[in-house]
Amino acid sequence: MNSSALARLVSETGEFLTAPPEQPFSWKIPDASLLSKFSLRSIDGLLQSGLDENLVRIIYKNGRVAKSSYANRASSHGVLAEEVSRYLQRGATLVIDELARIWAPLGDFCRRLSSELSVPVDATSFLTPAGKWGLDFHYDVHSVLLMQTSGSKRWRLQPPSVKNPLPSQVCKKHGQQEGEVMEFILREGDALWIPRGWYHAGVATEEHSLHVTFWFPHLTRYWIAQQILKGFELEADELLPMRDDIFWGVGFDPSAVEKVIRNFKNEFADHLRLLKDSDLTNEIWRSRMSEFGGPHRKYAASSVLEKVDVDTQLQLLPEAVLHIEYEKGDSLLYTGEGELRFPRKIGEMIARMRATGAQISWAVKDLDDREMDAIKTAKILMQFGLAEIAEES
Ligand SMILES: O=C(O)CCC(=O)C(=O)O
Ligand SMILES: [Fe+2]
Repeated sequence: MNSSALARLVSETGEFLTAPPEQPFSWKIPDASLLSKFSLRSIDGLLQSGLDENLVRIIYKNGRVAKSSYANRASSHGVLAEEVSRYLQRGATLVIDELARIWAPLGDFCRRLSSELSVPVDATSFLTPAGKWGLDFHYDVHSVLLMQTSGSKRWRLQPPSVKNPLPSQVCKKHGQQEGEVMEFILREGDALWIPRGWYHAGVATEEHSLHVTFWFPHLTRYWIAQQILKGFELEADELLPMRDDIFWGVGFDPSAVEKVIRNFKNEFADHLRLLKDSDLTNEIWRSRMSEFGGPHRKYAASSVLEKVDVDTQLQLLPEAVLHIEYEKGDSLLYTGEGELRFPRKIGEMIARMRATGAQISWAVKDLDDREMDAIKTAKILMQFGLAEIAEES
């Protein structure tokens, strides 16, 4: 069975993975089962649970409402559901960020999606009352996939003024731009792809609008260049000259500056040649992991761990592993919160499952010839959210 998360959103998954579409377009979600679970009731449930105020934004009359006007001042956390509804009644848009962290079904889904795309994907929800505009025209620095979960919204899109913006090139000039406008209308079950840099703004139709936006960060060569530069901070002896002083006062002597720059370009080229591609690849992936902030994982409770014995059937969760390296008989699994060392065959099994999309289950005793070690390994895998007890089929 192929359990691809991306395939639940788009039908042309290959195209999305190799070359994300550069033009906006709209389609019907292939598998809307996730979407149908996210409703106004879910929003209400989240609000009633005293959501962390840092995850909630209220946009009213094109501006952001101060958190102090809807957060519980007595305790340090928690939005006041009644205050939020009061703003919604006045026509404000409610934005809930980091949805994957706080709404479990989406957490699982985003974890899979992140693993398939090898970039961290998170989601945000937007609720706008009937007839009201949401956020003013802006572009996002990540490409976004909007999934309409209830009601409908009419969208206006305009081509980028900054082509392929980098994460640091956030939108500064809001409001409608000059030039052509594309229009889309999203109803329940529809999706809209907005490539990074495209301006957009939406107005709810005669009914309210609730949508979930998935953020698709891009992997760029620019990002790789940044990682290489960061690598120059490493302790390696060959890189030490990069840390030497340039004499103070150099700025007053343009010819001296030019000379420093010329030397630097040569040194830089030499250093680049010194770096081993394989070391660089591993460094870069580790760095990507540390940006991740931790994927969403299912950690096993201690009551579940207690039940594990040699005959327990387990299933690996490949999506909890972001990167695998092999070292002789071991595999190093990078999880986003650190690396874990296991026998090589565990890494190979995860890699195989990832490549084929197959769900393989196996008995704890197959992990190691020594029963105690097999149980220990199984428990560590479960504790770190890398395996769970297989569902009986
Ligand atoms: O719904 C809105 O008004 C804004 C949503 C948005 O900008 C987005 O989903 O990227
Ligand atoms: Fe946006």
